[in-house]
Amino acid sequence: MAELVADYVLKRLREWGVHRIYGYPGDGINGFLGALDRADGDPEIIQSRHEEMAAFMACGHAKFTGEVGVCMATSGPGAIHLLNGLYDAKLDHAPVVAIVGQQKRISLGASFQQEVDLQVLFKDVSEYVETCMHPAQARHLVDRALRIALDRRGVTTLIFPNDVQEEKAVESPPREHGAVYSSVGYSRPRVVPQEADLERAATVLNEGKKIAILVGQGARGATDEVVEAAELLGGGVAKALLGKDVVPDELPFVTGPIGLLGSTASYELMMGCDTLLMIGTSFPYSEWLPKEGQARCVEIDLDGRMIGMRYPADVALIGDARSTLHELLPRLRRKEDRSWREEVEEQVQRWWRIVDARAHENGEPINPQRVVWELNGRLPENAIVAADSGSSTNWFARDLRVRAGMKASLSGTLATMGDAVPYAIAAKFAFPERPVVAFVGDGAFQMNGMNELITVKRYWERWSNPTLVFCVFNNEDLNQVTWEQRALAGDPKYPATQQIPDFPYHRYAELAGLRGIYCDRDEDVGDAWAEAFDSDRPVVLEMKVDPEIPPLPPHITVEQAKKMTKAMLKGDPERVGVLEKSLLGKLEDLKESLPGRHS
Ligand SMILES: Cc1ncc(C[n+]2csc(CCOP(=O)(O)OP(=O)(O)O)c2C)c(N)n1
Ligand SMILES: [Mg+2]
Repeated sequence: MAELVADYVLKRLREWGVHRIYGYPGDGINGFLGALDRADGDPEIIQSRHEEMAAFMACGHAKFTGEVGVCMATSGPGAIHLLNGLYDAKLDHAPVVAIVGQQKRISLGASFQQEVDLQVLFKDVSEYVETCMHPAQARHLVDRALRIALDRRGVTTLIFPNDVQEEKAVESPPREHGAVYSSVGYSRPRVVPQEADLERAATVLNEGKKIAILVGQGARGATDEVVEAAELLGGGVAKALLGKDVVPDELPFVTGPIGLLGSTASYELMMGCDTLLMIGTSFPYSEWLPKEGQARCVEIDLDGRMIGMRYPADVALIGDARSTLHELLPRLRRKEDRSWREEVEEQVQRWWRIVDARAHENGEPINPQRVVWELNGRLPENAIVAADSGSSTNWFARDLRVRAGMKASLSGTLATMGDAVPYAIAAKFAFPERPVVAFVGDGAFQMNGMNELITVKRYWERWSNPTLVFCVFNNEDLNQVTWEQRALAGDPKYPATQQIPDFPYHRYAELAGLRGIYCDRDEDVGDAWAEAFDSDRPVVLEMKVDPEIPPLPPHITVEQAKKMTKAMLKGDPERVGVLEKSLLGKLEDLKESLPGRHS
């Protein structure tokens, strides 16, 4: 049989190094389904339960591997379902290509069944979106979609009317006016700033006495250089959420997370520094950065559009983190006065004592911080951790100690619910030999995670290492929002929206042929993790956690405290427990921070 456009597209993807596509079928992509069958597993299609999950998996693949992730969906409803996962990729700058079907060319514009204006629908989420109207177009569309996704680190979308998919392929366009001849391949350039700018940056950093470094995901791949810069400059390193795995938490000058989900050590680092070095981050909350005028700032970012807009940069270096630091390091002088570094390290130790103390307060039934604290000692080497959006994101950010060689990610900028389970699945496909853990709230698990257990049931036996643990934080609450209602709006918990039905998640796992473990006692948490890591198959580790333990920011503002008190007075159904536990949290904090500063 002659090669069809769909076969050709898959072949071209293969040439681009794409061997896996996450997707869900429909007659809008019938041509691709036939071609996938003929492709005999290269690329293979991984069938998710919902197109949004396929897009999250493609995004997770991109985040954990640095390669492009590919997802596929049918026309109309299937394409629409992809969108949230694609926006996650767009906002976190992950390269993802979406391939979607469309009605036949002869029906377009006729308000035909399932006809949606996909060009318009995908315009905002995509760096590049194009419809293939002729077989000879397929080659350059694929080449451009892949190249632009990688170069712009974003989403590109290709729309294929289903009749085009089944036309005879054209490998090389006819030699005529209008034809274009494209090629395969992309290699990331080494991007370095001008010498003069490097010199200016070095001067600022050499003149500073108290250096704070803030890294984001843009610093990935530059771990050694970041550590060396911190050593030379005698500074501390704080991490934006997406940069959690850029530098290990074992290092004594790593102050950990910053912001609402941050640590006291990062807070002190920012409030006390006189010089800020930002590397590959667009951490958005200015109140957690030094006050304007307090610090001089050097910023490094690959994307000139993103630089100088979070804190005024005295020197904005456009370049990739690794190469730029490589150029900068020889220009830095080692700071002989190490007193600031000592202060930072004391703050880091103090922070870990706070984490420890908060994790050891009793929960009813389980203190969710204990869940992560107990994991730290048991997390296997090279583990990959995915987190969802909810209260457990706080514990992921604050309590989880990422060690060298581990990977961690989440939906950093869109902060959508529902990413952790599909990210974890994509991590298993990309690295079947590595242990993977996902933190998921019960709300997110009900939203879409539970269904994806069926996907795990289908595929897990292929993975050389079966360790995949979905840690479900069962608090019968949309807890993060409940706390936001209390602290930001000053309203009490509103059960009609906040409470969610209890459900035996661990038993659901067993129904799917997986392992289910249930834990509802603080003292059993460690053993429950050990059992999960010992399992011969993927596990749902259901932790019955206390919704009354506040995901307190390191320094709750007076305004927030007032609003929270107001909410309590208005008759919050959990007010007694909440007040008691918030106070306990604050007391631990206070004990540690006396004499208090900056609060
Ligand atoms: C798709 C989506 N819908 C709603 C929200 C708003 N939101 C953020 S966190 C959260 C609560 C999550 O609840 P759960 O998964 O149970 O985690 P918990 O906070 O209870 O630990 C909600 C509703 C969101 N971020 N994404
Ligand atoms: Mg919940």
